[in-house]
Amino acid sequence: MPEQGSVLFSFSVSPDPILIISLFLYIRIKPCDFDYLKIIGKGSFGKVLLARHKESTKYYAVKVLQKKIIMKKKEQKHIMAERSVLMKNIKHPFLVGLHYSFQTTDKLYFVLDYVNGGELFYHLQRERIFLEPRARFYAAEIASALGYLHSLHIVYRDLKPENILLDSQGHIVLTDFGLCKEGVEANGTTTTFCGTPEYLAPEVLQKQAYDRTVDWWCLGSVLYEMLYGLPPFYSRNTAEMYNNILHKSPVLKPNVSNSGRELLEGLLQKDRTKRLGVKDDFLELKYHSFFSPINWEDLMAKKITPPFIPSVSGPTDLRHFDPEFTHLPVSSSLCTETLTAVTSSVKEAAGAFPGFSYGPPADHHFM
Ligand code: ISQ
Repeated sequence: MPEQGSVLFSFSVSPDPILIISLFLYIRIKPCDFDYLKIIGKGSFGKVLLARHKESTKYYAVKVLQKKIIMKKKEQKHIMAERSVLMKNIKHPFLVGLHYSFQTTDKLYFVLDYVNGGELFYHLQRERIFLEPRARFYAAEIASALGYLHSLHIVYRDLKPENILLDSQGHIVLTDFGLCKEGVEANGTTTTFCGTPEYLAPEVLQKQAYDRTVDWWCLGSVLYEMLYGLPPFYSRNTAEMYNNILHKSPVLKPNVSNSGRELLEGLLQKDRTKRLGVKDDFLELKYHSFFSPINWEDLMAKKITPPFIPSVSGPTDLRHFDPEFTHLPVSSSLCTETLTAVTSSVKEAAGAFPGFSYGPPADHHFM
């Protein structure tokens, strides 16, 4: 997707009449363009709302983050990383799509695809474990998304249960790129500590340098939990769990196939230089025997019928979202705020989040 600046640039060199008209017709997106219907998620930085675009009546998940809180937590870098990660012309069947981002005086907004099949782990908790073909299908879709991000030099880093959603057809959608680490440092690694305990790779836990292989560890943890019903190094005692992550071998009971256990052993290698994927990344997983029943081309084209179809009656069916969120009142102030920034404008450069706002090319409309 070209950036706004580049549209303007091509306008100044070649005055294409269609482009001139589109530029005049282009109306900036703002908070009031949406009806905010329900809260569908909440975190320390802000919330995710189900919103309907007034003009097109299309549904979106709008993520609203409080600048104040982000600034306090010194997380601007992460948020900008989230935006630029989402903006890197990222398009993949199993990654949530960003339509717009914009900001008001005190909030940042992301207009994302709305996905209502529920968290993968909501369904796992109901069923305790998944049979191998079902776990394989989800692991394959997640692996292809991670491999794609790696091809763009993006490490997802924090693959955790609440970031793995199902769409209404039963396909995987990875959300929340906020904790992604974009690019790598000079030595090819990165060092920030961040994440939830269960799936923390040993190198992250020890605050050592890490790289894309951290994502294969997390995928191993997700696959383990799908097949065995608990995270690989689980203990109710966090200190014990950390110790297990660092020093214990994962318990691989034989109710899982040999190829499944072999894959888990490869992904859950504590030494990242010996981990499956260290050499040829996704290709090493793609050609592993556990995935031999997967036709990867069909998988990418969503031609494989999902093993489970979440029951949803329509876009406003919120049965898979936590009532803890959906029962909360929606703030009426979402639409009363003042837009502060225009993409690539001087105004925005003065704020704390320059270059944040994003709109698609001028010919894009909410339809
Ligand atoms: C899209 N649909 C539902 C929930 C979401 C949570 C976070 C990001 C995107 C989402």
